[in-house]
Amino acid sequence: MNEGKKSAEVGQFHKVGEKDVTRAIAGEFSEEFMEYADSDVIIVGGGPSGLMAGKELSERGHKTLLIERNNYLGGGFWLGGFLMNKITVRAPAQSELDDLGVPYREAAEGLYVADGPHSCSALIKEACGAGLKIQNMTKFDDVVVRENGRVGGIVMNWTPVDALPRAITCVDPVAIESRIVVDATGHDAEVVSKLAEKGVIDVAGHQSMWVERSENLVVEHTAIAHPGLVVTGMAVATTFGLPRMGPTFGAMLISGKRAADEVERELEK
Ligand code: 48H
Repeated sequence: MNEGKKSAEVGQFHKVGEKDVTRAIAGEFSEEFMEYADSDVIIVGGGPSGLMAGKELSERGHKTLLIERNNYLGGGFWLGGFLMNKITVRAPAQSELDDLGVPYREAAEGLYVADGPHSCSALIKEACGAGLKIQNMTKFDDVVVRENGRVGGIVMNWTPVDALPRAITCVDPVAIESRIVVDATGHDAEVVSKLAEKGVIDVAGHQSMWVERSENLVVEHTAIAHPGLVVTGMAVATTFGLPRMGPTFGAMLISGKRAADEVERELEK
């Protein structure tokens, strides 16, 4: 047994003051915030597609920040379908679960079922382990624009601030810069929709469910949606008017990987 564990077991923690705890947290946060205010890539949304894109880009050495409006990561990947805590993937995406070390069972030919919390936590662990930085409780508000309308970063605010009525608080957001932004916000395609509000891009809205077609189409359409902006996951279906797929997540994971490839091609330009 190592010494640290022995001390903790008998309740003899090292003597540290409250101010030290506060300084440790505030110091670490500020340093990281300063560093990532200028990133290679900002990913908006921490569901399966955003986490997978972030894991891949971080593994490849790109300075990547993911912002998430909730205090937890994972989006729809935790609960799967109908609050039943089970997720499915269709072949060949079971290899993604293999890579994450998640056990699964073949429920029908080419259809695999796994535990949502196990799959989601494994993906989060891999993404964080790869070096992805996370800024949660932070809501995307707007884009930063450059020459010819190219996206050059995002404007964001704390989720609780954003949730308060304007009559109670008026707190300006802050902006951070990146070479590429990834819209991984799921059904609402929030970044793309913000550009659509300004009339610079069209959002078709996703179509009704057709799993057989949807997953292939989502992966195929994962691409640059606008200069400086890559779209991934369910946001692809919303942007390009593709059918939805229900609680099956293979296309989300593979779209995240494809988004990372697209981003990398852009960064190399
Ligand atoms: C910060 C934001 C903002 C914002 C949203 O919904 P997600 O899980 O998205 P995907 O595309 O990775 O996965 C989609 C999948 O979960 C799903 O819904 C499927 C397969 N549906 C098929 C069907 O037919 O219904 O995650 C998106 C994440 C969430 O964590 C949001 O909280 C976050 O993005 N987010 N973060 N600022 N403005 N908007």
